[in-house]
Amino acid sequence: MKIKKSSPDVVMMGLGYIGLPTAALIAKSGKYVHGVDINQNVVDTINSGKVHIVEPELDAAVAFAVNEGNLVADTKPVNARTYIIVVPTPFKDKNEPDTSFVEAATVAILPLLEEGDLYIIESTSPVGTTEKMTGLIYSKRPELKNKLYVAYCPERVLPGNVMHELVHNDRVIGGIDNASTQKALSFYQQFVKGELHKTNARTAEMCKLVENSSRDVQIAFANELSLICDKADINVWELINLTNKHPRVNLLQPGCGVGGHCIAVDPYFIVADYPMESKIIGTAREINNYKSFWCAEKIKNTKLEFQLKHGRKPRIALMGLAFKPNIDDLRESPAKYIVQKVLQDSNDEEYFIVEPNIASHNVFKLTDYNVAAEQADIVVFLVGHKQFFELELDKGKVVLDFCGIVRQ
Ligand code: SAJ
Repeated sequence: MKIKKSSPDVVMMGLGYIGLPTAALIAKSGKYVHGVDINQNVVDTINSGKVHIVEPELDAAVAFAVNEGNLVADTKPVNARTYIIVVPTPFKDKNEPDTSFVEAATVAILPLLEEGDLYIIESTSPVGTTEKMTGLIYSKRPELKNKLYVAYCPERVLPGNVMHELVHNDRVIGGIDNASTQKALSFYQQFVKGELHKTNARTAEMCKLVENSSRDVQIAFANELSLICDKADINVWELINLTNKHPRVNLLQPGCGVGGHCIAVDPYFIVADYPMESKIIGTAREINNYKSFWCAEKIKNTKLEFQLKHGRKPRIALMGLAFKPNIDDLRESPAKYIVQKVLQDSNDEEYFIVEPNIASHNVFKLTDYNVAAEQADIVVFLVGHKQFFELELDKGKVVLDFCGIVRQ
């Protein structure tokens, strides 16, 4: 590793799914990035040129940046000219957003701030957070009032394609004033090839929340249709395919619920602050959550029907655990929730749990997807992994297809 003598250009507060790839990208543009994470293991892993996150091309980018001496990880921030906050914003009880990590990261850099510095929040945040943090900074450092550049700039990358999208996606940049917007825009121009769109901080904050809420609402519509079609004895996949032949209709796909760390979370940031006005957004969340419960109930009922009909307990294959197709990420996964619910209610049936994208799991014993599909009486498709589309199932099997594997 080359040794850097100068002080860093950028401090990146948070080295997670977005912070680390962004830090590596900025470092690649030749800037010296000091990345901060509270987790010592994460810091040690990065400083050894390795990564703690599975994301295509991230390992090479981090190894290069660390080797060039352009990326150093630490548990504490140091003096720099640009500070970027990329920490999680989870939600608390009652689905209210928790901005305490953003606040803690801001407090940590407070003593380091100097006149002319650029402070950017990228973390998904409730509307007004950037103004709130500006107020916090100026209350503790009144001599800096109106002498900092402050902006909000959300990321919008798709897990699995982060390294490409960080560079090529358009971005929305909202400062607390025009000078801040312009300063942040000049910063992102150095490594983003997508178009940069200027606005104010509140609009930029809402923009991120609305993007993900829009997808959630559209998926809820597809999930609602799947429940209607189940009762109406109509194949929902065929139906959606046909409606999408209309030149101005483009429905998304139903599934076993909505998972991940963004789409199932961000809409609550709007609902918590504007409960009376956000009826569709709130109901979409309910529908998408209900869909997972409905799938679990459907499996249990199918199991009982099989037992009544055949006088023996069925063998059941539960196909997929990840939160979406073709990834190995199991966090906030509706498929995993359904598997857990079904197993809680198990009664000596034999289960085959399948996830082709991971080698092993500390709770579930995993079975090869071919073996599971061959041996099971009931095959339940929970996630649309590409491997499942190649399976040829015997006619006698009961199939529960929650993600459109067996299209007609
Ligand atoms: N899903 C469906 N039906 C669909 C599409 C998705 O049920 O037709 C489900 C998936 O199976 C999954 C969930 O929705 O459980 C979310 O998956 P996703 O691929 O829609 O999105 P994420 O969470 O991987 O990434 C989203 C993206 N946002 C949008 O597409 C508007 C990404 O661009 C954001 O950067 C990311 O959230 C984020 O970090 O906010």
